[in-house]
Amino acid sequence: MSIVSKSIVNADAEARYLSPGELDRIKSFVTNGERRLRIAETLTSSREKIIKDAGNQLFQKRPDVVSPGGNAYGEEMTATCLRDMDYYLRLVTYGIVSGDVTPIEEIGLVGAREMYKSLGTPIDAVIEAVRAMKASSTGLLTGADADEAGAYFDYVISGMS
Ligand SMILES: CCC1=C(C)/C(=C/C2=NC(=C\c3[nH]c(/C=C4\NC(=O)[C@H](C)[C@H]4CC)c(C)c3CCC(=O)O)/C(CCC(=O)O)=C2C)NC1=O
Repeated sequence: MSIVSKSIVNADAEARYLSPGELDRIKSFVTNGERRLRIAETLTSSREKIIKDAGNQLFQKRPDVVSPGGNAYGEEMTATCLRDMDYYLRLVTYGIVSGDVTPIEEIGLVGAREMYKSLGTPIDAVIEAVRAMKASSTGLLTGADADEAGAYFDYVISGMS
């Protein structure tokens, strides 16, 4: 839920107007809106390149995952691994657009460690994949845009650690 809907739900629960503090936070959300959309557009239109670059980086750093016996070994498993990376990049764009980490948390982080454990997927390699996507994504952005996007990747990384 964005800060706008969240503030309204909270205020209405107390049948009051939005407080100056709430209006202030909404103002900054709106003021930064264009920037957040610009970042999300860049990442969305470059998603294939980001995944491809980050995938290459991951498999270079962690050849074990794509070697016989590795969790992402074989064409189909490698494709599933890249698909998971695409899932997390997509969730990061949700976070950036809404200015809120809740969608990332609820869709991608709750139970993720346990899920990967049960799949035999090394979580440290998944984290490495998210790091590589961060590097590839922030490389397409500049200054404050790169910092803003980076923070959402960092959220995923710390949520998995
Ligand atoms: C949007 C929320 C969401 C997430 C996050 C998600 C993850 C997810 N990844 C899965 C599998 C998998 N995930 C990986 C990923 C990897 N293996 C590695 O060694 C690499 C480190 C890594 C890629 C970075 C692999 C290889 C499988 C298949 C494992 C198997 O079938 O044995 C599965 C099991 C079912 C399936 O194959 O689809 C789920 C549910 N599904 C979701 O709906």
